[in-house]
Amino acid sequence: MNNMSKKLLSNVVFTILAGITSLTAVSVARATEQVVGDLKLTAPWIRASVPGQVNGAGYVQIDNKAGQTDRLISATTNGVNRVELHTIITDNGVAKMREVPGIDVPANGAVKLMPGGFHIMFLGLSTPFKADTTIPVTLKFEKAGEVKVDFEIKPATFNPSAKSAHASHKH
Ligand SMILES: [Cu+2]
Repeated sequence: MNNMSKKLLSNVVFTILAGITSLTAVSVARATEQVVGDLKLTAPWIRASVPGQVNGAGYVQIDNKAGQTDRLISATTNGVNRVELHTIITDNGVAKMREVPGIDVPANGAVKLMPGGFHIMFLGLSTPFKADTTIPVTLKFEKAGEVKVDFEIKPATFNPSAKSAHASHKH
C-alpha cells in the first residue's frame, strides 16, 4: 500500500469511527434508563396536554431480569387529583379504559406501557403537561420497591409507533 492510499484509508476509518461515536452519544442521550433492583425502566414519557384536557397518560418500558414476576402496584406525583393504572379493553368494538390493580412485569421479560394498552393515568391535572419539560413520578413495585422516574413530556402529536398503532385499529 502506498502512502497516499494509507492516508485515504485512515481518513475513511476515522470518519466511520466518528460516525459511530456520534450515533452512540445520541442514543444514550435519548434512551433514558433507570434501574431499581432487577428492573430497568426505559424512556418514560407523557403526551403533552391539549387545551381543555384535564387528564393525561404516561408510558414506559419495564424490563425484568429476575426469575420471578414483579408487579407495578402504584404511581404517585404532585399536581394531580389521582393517579391510576389503566389498561384498554375493547367492548363491542369500542376501546375503553379500565383501572387495573397492578401491571405484571414477567420474569426474564418485559412489559411496555404504550398508547392502546397499559398506561399510568393522571387524573385532574392542576396545570397542563407542557412539552419539553419533565414530571417526576414515583412508581412502586411489589418486589423492587419504589423508584422516582422523570417522565419526559413529548409534544401532543408524538406517536412512538404510528404504524403499529394504526394497524391495531379496527375499521
Ligand atoms: Cu386511562
